[in-house]
Amino acid sequence: MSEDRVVFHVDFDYFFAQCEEIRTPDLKSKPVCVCVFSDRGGDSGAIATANYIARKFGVKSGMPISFAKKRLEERKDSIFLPVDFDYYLEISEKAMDIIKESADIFEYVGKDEAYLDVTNRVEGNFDKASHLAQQIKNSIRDKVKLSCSIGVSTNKLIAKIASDFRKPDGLTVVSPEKVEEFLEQLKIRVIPGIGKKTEERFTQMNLETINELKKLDVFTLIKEFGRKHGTYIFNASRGLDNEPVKEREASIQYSKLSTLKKDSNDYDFLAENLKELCIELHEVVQKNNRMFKSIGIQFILSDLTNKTKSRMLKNPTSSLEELQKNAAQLLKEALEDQKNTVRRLGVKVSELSEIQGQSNITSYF
Ligand code: DGT
Ligand code: CA
Ligand code: CA
Repeated sequence: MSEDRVVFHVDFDYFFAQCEEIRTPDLKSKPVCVCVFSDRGGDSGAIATANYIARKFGVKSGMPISFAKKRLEERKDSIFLPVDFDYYLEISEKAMDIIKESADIFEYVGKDEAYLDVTNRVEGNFDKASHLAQQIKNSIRDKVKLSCSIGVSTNKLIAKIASDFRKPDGLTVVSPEKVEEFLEQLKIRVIPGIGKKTEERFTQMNLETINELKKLDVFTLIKEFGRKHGTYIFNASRGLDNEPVKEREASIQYSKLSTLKKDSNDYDFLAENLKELCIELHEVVQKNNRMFKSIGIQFILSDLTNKTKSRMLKNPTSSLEELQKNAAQLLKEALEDQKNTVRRLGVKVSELSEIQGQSNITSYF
């Protein structure tokens, strides 16, 4: 008899950069960096991600663009592209739709990752699970041209560590009897939630692998890192994690679109309309008790072509002011080098989360 669950963690490889390769296959042989350029111009800004060729030269997510350029100096064929979130979202949605079909329970985590509980589907059998994981990989490769890495194990924690174990294009199956052996060889830092600071502390204690970490008892860990984090580290190093895979869909989005009284590319005129749209949109968001992390605007131009622009906030918010401020900023950016006039104007929010603890308190005043 087995009560073991079978859990997958699916993570798309070098996601933003791979999306760019899908759009422009010629990029595949070159170092590719996807950049978040700041509004200060030039090379100021950071690397969102890079393909594996660029990573060989030491390019990493979060690194200043100028550093990355220096590291890639000898590669004259290096490509630096600005982020295009809307396009990545499109690819993500296609791939997620495929993955979803194979899950008993599907938990969306972000654009490039998801957990699946497939226990029933594979009848708790890890050979079947391994087969199913390979099928998912083949299917998104065939239909979306996207590669991913999948970790398969008995819980979310080990599945997540396993998906990262062999990247890119990896498939790592850690069946229940292999959990201990798999974890012991690994560096402590592979445990999700162990940051630079915690890692440094372990280095000072002369501990590097999970096997070494297991020598510490739970009291020592709690003394060092507090009750919550200490207990977590203790359990994690033993592969223990009870978190269920919770049904969660990719964030729905809310949007408002309106046809303008006249076609225009005058900032003041459009900004005035946009402000109104933000108010209407904000009402919907409030009614649904949501916060949002991504804000976007949309133009439908007089030649009926479409143009979108969006940005991710640092933290989720429910503020109308923040919505209007960011929408106005996006409008300004979208109007640069914009020759055609705008016919319809839209605003949307996504990456939604529920506002906790006040769900049914609506104001009736
Ligand atoms: P990998 O290691 O093959 O899974 O590579 P990625 O690029 O998929 O890495 P991951 O899974 O950590 O991140 C997913 C996406 O999130 C990535 O394509 C770009 C974005 N991202 C990650 N780190 C950063 C960062 O420090 N800054 C910004 N702006 N974006 C980031
Ligand atoms: Ca990834
Ligand atoms: Ca990821």
